Amino acid sequence: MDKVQEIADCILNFDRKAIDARVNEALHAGVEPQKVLDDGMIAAMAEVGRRFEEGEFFVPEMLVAAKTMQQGLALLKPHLAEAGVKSAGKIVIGTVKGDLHDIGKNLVGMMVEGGGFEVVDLGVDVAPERFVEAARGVDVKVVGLSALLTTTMPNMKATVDALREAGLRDRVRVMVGGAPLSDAYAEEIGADGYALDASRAVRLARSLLA
Ligand code: B1M
Repeated sequence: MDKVQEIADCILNFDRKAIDARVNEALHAGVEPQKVLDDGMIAAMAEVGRRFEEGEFFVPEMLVAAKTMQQGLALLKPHLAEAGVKSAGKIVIGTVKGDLHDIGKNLVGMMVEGGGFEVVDLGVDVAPERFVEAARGVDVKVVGLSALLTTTMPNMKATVDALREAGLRDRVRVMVGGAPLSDAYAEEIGADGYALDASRAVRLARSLLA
């Protein structure tokens, strides 16, 4: 079977035992690291997103597929760097101040990484100043804010405002998500976009950078 397809199948079948061997085999067989990433990992994660949106996969399946992808990606990363492969862009992500929910944010981070982006995860309870500091980093294109509590949603606006006051709003796009959010709220606080779930977050990140 095609070496690259075997890697995609490991992700779609949640086969964490086999993925390292399949990645090594593909690299030893001379498959370009970029092809392993694009046609093996990113393609598989796009299919995971499709299955999630169609109701074939649920959060647990998406999580374990993303973990399988991350395991293979850790092995591939030095080869990508050696081959000079650039990420699609750098995304700083975090759960806003006062909010400790991170399951959805972690899933978004993994799926976005599976979409070819470099992810800088600031964790939970992240103050606006920390987002600002991280957004000053070289190559940061998008800041992603997550909130699960109605009481912490205002800290998204505080973060967007802090980015504006720091003069960074022309340089970085802001995407938001979390169960209590909506397109209307994203617009109200001056964010660039809202994603309902991790799969749509990948599409949104791509469209914000297009
Ligand atoms: Co909390 N909690 N919780 N909780 N908790 C909710 C959110 C709640 C709705 C439960 C309820 O009452 N029905 C409620 C909020 C009510 C409200 O605000 N109106 C609530 C509450 C009240 C609280 C506490 C205040 C409870 C208390 O202590 N009295 C407290 C607050 C702590 C704090 O944050 N300061 C609290 C604590 C906790 C735990 C620590 C126990 C735990 C969190 C563990 C953790 O995250 N490590 C927890 C949990 C697990 C939940 C529920 C049950 C599940 C959340 C979750 O992980 N969902 C939740 C009820 C619910 O949502 N049904 C609840 C699964 C996850 C995959 O989905 O996070 O929505 P979600 O992420 C999705 C999308 O929203 C989107 O993509 C993700 C993946 O598809 N998305 C983004 C998320 N972020 C995104 C960012 C993007 C784009 C998309 O771009 C950047």
